[in-house]
Amino acid sequence: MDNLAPAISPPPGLGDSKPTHQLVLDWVHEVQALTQPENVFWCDGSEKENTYLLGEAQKQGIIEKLNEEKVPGSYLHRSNPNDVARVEQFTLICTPTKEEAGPTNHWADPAETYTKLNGLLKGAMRGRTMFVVPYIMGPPDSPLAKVGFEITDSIYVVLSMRIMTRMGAVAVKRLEQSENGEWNRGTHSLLDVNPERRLICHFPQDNAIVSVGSGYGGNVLLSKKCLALRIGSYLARKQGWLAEHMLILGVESPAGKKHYVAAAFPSACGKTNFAMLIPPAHFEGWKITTVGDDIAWMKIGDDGRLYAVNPENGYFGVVPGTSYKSNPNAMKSIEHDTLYTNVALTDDRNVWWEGKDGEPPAHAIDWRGNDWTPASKEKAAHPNSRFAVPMQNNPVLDPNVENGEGVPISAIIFGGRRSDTMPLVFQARDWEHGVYIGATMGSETTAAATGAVGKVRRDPMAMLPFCGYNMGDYFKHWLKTGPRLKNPPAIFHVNWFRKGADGKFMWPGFGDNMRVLKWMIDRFEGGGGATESPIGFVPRPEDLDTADLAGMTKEKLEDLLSVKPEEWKKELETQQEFFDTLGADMPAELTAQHDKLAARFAQ
Ligand code: OXD
Ligand code: MN
Repeated sequence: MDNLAPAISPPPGLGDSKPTHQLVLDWVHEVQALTQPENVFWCDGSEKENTYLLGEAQKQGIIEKLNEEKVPGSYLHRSNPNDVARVEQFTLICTPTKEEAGPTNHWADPAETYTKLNGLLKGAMRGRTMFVVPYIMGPPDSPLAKVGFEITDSIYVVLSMRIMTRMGAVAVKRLEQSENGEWNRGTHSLLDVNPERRLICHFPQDNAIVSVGSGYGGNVLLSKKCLALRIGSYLARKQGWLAEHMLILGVESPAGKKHYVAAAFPSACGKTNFAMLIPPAHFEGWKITTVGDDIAWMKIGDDGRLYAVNPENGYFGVVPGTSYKSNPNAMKSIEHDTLYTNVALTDDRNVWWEGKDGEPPAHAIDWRGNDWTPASKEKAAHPNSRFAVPMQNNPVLDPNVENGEGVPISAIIFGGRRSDTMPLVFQARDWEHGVYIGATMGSETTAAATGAVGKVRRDPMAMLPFCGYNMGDYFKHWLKTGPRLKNPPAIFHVNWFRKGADGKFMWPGFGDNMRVLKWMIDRFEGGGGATESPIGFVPRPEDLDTADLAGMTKEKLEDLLSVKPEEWKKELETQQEFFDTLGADMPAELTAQHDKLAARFAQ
């Protein structure tokens, strides 16, 4: 078999920043002895190192340089066609008991899994370079920041980690200064990128991750879903904070009054768009800024409010559908210094994807590396093709993004992709009801994970694939957090995707979501009208500012905001089916919330 990742021979002065931390050195030696790489490259995150690795990755055909005039500083990577999304069925939580992982996770015995992984990793890096990537999640001076080390045999991983995390010396320094000495150990090997030998394993008790057999971002950038969410949620519960699959945005009024909100949506539900929203002309003077597009780490501040940091340093977003119409700020962010994966390459070495502005190119090379024309049956870009960009590329990056204490959160938004049942927006009655709304979130599935597309699945707080422990205990952690907050955020649920009888989306979404955000601000600032429905507070058509919204009628708004008892009857049943799968782990408070909701409908 061809070696997928042949060793590189760095010149003197590169790849030798070995830290002094003994536990790190011991662990690296252990993995080295097991995987037997040709050499070890200690990354320092410098520009010089990055330039060298970009050159090596090009020589090996792992990335291609794009047109320097059209997309300066940018590259294209094509993954193996068998390896294009997260693999939830092979994502394991290895806790001492199955009970700790809970019924929503794939559990495996830690000792047996280590034995299996050691078998797979034995000699796996022969003829390859083993990179050691130190990184830090969160602003380096944040009490929430966490250090991780990722060992990998993939240059693509190293290049991506440099974008997605604060990588190199800053992490080593933070570990040296840390009081508790906590750090995450992540081991990744491509092996032979064979789906039959693909496992993404988490060992929360050991603060360790082992990922083998994949080269796709969500499975191998161990900082992201693995550490920041799965291991992160486990640590958060133990340490009294929250690790959530949420974007964080700032919204500032023309008078200069600013709020921050955090929002949880399942993968590919427009999170990046919402985080970079441009308000419509009618909202002149309103400004949205991005703190984070995917993950929020939140702690309780001294004033009893919830404060959030974005643990990441970059965005790893879905490309198809991104255009100047849907998300101009994302387009500006990915115009330069971007690492693209699985998009199409045009004849002038630019990138193209379905949904990009303008006409499709007459000819391109598709994400598999084959010739493509508009007549081709296949998509040019994979539906889950991605960009990785430093957050500094974002023209609306929030000025407080590096603030280690985080930004105060005024509201939490839960949302899903639902063709029916869920009105455009409603507000929870209180924290406990809000937790229930988050716990019962459902969404029609998308291409971000392998599996069927378009089915409603329950995805509590958008954490179903990312909660590193028992979901019932996760709900209990949320329920306990509310009373610890003197000033808890208001909680809302949104659905941008409701369809009318004609099968068309009723709400334009994108920038017009500002109108919904404005209603939320009115609500938590103390104004804002609403009617109290069985499911919570729903705006009346006149409570939403729909001025200048083309094609919107009062009837359409009424339909969009309607709470239909017959739809909710079914919803309550399927929510109950999901709760039943959690069995004895379900907190009584949420079962009671379900019963109260059913009773309100029966009144
Ligand atoms: C992501 C996801 O990539 O949620 O952010 O799948
Ligand atoms: Mn995500």
